Amino acid sequence: MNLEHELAVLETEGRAAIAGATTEAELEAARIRLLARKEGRLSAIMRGLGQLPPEQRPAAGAASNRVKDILTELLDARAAELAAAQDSKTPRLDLTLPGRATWRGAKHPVTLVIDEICDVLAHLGFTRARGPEAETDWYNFIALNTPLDHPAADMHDTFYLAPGILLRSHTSPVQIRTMQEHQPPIRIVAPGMVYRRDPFDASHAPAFDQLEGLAVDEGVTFVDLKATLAEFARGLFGSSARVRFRPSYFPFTEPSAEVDVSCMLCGGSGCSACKGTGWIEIMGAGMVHPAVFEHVGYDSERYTGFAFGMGPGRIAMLRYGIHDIRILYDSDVRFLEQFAGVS
Ligand code: 2NL
Repeated sequence: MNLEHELAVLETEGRAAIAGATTEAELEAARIRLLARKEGRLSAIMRGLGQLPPEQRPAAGAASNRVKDILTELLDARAAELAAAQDSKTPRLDLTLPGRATWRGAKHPVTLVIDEICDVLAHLGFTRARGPEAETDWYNFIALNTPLDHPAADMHDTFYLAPGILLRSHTSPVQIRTMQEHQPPIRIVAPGMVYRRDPFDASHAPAFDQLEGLAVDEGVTFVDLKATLAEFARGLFGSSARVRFRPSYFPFTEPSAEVDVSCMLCGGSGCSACKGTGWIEIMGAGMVHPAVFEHVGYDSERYTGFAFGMGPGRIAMLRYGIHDIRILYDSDVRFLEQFAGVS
């Protein structure tokens, strides 16, 4: 076999071996077989150059070098290809990207308001109390001086679970149960879910949080109620907050009042939230009706007390500028995460 032919075979087989190498190890093995100084096939051919007649040697040397250059270039190119393929298979980490922040959770805005109200009332001696959400009609209506033929007790206003068993429509049963278990003096605050057969729209929900307070002792008067709620308003809305009482009616209090607070958004000068009046209604209140005391076995000649009730959800909506109550129930983290870090 002459040298020219041997070089042609080497080039052809070398090209195939290089193109067919699928790993860097295979490519390195091909490089050694083709070009290694000692055992490589090109070296073996070039060692034979010495046997050629001197006039043929330069041309044969040049031909050998040309094959060596071609194969070297192909080896380098294939090495680069394999390295690139390897890179694209390995997931790349960009260590300069900012880390993904972890979601640390947040208290729901209504929970924030409930906790804050309970904090303010705790300074006035009120202890948190709770009770069942499924109640009897006695605890929810009768004990509260509300006869079962009252519209509030109607099938269309209350969720009945069974005859005489219902989802509480206010947290007052908690106070009834507390009075049955404890003698005066008592001062409690009862937050919790209540249920009414209302439509679910921008301003109503069939389930919502309520919060009621109750204080009972000898000699408790309407002055105590006014002072407590004035102090409550200052604690919740700031030292310049004022309260005003308007006559009202509840079956379980006498006298009864609607309580307004000077608008927490405009300070009382008038804005869209208070409809220009400077006042916002935030709760109902009154002196506990003697019939309620008789139902729990308290001596209504000896004890007097006041009670109040409010919707913390409404206060949260005012405070945080929420105009559709349904947002409070959506569990949408884009809404909830805005309260992270608020305490
Ligand atoms: C309102 C009005 C009120 C009460 C709740 C109460 C509880 C007992 C006895 C007497 Cl055990 N009263 N609670 C009193 C007046 C008003 O709530 O507008 N709530 C959202």
